[in-house]
Amino acid sequence: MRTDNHAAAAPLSGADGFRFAIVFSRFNAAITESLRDAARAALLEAGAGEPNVEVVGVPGAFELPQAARSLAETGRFDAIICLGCVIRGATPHFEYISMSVANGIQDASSGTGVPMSFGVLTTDTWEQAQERAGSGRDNKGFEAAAAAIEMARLFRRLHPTRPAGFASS
Ligand code: INI
Repeated sequence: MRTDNHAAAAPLSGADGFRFAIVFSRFNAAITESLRDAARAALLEAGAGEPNVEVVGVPGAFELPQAARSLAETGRFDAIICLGCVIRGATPHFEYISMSVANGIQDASSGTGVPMSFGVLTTDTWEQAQERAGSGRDNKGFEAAAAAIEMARLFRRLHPTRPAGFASS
């Protein structure tokens, strides 16, 4: 069953003047490269300038939180889009990786004060991953970019004088 996501239904806008990082994992690259390309396309559609979109690759999903935190700590980004694909295998590896990635991204975001969106597929099969990384606007990379734009705008509205990457504690 697919869910409705209104964020990606209308043309995207509002990314002009914001700086984004896309961090994607190369594991399951045929999927994650599609997530990456859709996220980048969404940002550009929404008006982000090409120089304001930095794309960084990491080996696997496990490395996403480390890279996202490090990018946030540069103070150069208003939001970070985290993309990956973890597919269930025959061992508990899937659970370890997917939980640590989700928790790690949440920790990195709250620790640095930089919004981070979660575009990490966690699926049972390759086919399920493909369904979520297709050419439409329901590509999860596209949706994660839309969420990042919305959060960047929200944070700037709530904290208009605060530099990006500010952590309160
Ligand atoms: N990394 C993924 O991004 N997806 C996977 O499905 C996956 N599996 O199945 O093992 C995976 N493993 C690599 C992991 O993310 C780290 O890169 C590796 O353990 C080195 O730290």
